[in-house]
Amino acid sequence: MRHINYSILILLTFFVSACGGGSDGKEEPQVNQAQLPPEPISKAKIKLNQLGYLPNAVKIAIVPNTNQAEFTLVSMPSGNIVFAGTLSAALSWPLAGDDKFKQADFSSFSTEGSYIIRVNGLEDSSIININTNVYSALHDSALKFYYFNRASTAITYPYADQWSRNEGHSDDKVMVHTSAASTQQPAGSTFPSTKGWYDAGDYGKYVVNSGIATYSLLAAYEHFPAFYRDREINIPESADSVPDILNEVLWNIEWLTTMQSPDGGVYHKLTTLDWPGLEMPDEDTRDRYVIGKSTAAALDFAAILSMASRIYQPYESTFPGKSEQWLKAAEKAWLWALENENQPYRQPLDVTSGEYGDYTFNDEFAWAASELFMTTKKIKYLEKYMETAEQPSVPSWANVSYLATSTLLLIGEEDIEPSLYQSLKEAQLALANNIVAQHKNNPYRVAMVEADFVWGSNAVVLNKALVLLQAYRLSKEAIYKQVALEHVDYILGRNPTGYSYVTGYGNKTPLFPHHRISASDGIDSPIPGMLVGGPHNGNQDGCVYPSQHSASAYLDDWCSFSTNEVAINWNAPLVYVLAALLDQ
Ligand code: 9MR
Repeated sequence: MRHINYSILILLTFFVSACGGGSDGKEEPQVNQAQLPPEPISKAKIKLNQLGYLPNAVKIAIVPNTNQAEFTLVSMPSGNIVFAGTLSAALSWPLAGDDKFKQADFSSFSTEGSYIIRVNGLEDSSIININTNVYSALHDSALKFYYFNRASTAITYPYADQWSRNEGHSDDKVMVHTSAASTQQPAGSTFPSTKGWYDAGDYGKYVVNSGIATYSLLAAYEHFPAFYRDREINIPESADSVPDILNEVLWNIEWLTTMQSPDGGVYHKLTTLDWPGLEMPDEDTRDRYVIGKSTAAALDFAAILSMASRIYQPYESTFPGKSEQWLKAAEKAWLWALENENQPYRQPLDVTSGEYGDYTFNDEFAWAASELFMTTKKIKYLEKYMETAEQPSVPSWANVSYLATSTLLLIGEEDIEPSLYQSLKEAQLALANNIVAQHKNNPYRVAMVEADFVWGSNAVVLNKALVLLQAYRLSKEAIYKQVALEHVDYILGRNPTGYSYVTGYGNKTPLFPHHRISASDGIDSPIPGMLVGGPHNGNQDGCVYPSQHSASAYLDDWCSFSTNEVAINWNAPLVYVLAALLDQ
């Protein structure tokens, strides 16, 4: 049956081409018949950025292996050949599997429009858009994800289109777990801890992961304020005079402030004891607890609240007293951390929700110290930063050393000694240079090595792009921006699985993310703008994967929480990277 359909398709294609494809049948140049597939079309697809390319970007597609040496770029819908190029030699990337492929480089073609790539014997590529505005809607949607993941509120029309839902988790009476008990808040006592974002596909709220997620969004605002000044994303607060990114982040900061215990320590997380079922937020009515206190939670809290104190200060009249209150809370958490400098979170026996376990805290000390220094200018914080700072590495929820240095470099040039600034800058650029070198050695043109394919590998890709874009800001060297853009190409489809990993953006996107709301709201399309975790061959969920190769082990199925979940710390570098690209 498939064979018969295929033959009909070939005949039709031939007929349409032979008769001329132009809409008025007159002026359109004909598609050269030599372009018609002379042999059975391979099922393998040409992989490219499905959303599109900026006109001056490096533009490279990955073509399934072929004996052909050439490709053409065909303008759509006219069918005119507008560019012809030579394919690279056959390449392979062992992390993706055994398949060979070639690169099709059409970087020198920069005319805005819609095109396809054609290679004899292969299926035509999907549409390629070249235009200056390809990432704008995606940015707004990636930011809007946080609204959709808000706890303690109904998600309503006209902000939510078809994804309106009831309020879930008012969290007006959360219980203190024995692991978090103190004299003032004993086990079993309750207090309100409303608002905040659900961490991911589950309904937990975790301070450590909120740390880096909130940093990336606040940093996007702090580094690109002009870009955000009038940018509205249609949320309930859009009508006020505050930039919407700050309105959205405020929802999480207000929750964070409730997570401080009276002694200054910070609860590690707020969850049910076990995972919620596959149900909507309002259906998950089991008791929620604050669980454990940890050095990492206290320091991440201190870092975020001192950032917030500084960044929201100009909006003092809209949020009276908040800036001062947040700084006080941050300094109190800092003092608690100094007294409890090595208190890791340990999962109690009756708890199975997410762990975010971390056992080394120099990076959190350095980060909180640098944020507190930038907000207060007190030298004791800079001294603590110097004492605890580590070589910057690609940031993650467990390793925030990069954020410490980045804050001093990007907003602290006037406040630190020129020699210190210079050495921090060199360290930061060395990290970026390492990423550039990894990219250069990679036939898929992404700076990913085996160790990077962890749970949430797509966030590693985007955090590398974030590092590159900050290097670009520091040095103005174009190579950093170019390589960062190619990381966006990877995320949006130029990768071994051929998925654009953001829901709703591309022609092959995740339809069944491990996101409880999307999986139980009865709406076919998942909430748009969500980045899934991406390939990782840990098999923690026991799903059946199409490949065991780390760059290909991805499954678009609810079952796959290790590759197909979404999370606030993964969307955040997507927002940052797109803001950086759109701002520049
Ligand atoms: O992102 C986290 C990843 O680094 C860990 O390996 C994994 C297992 O501990 O947990 C991930 O975080 C999950 C968290 O524990 C609970 N909410 C969903 C998060 C994303 O999967």
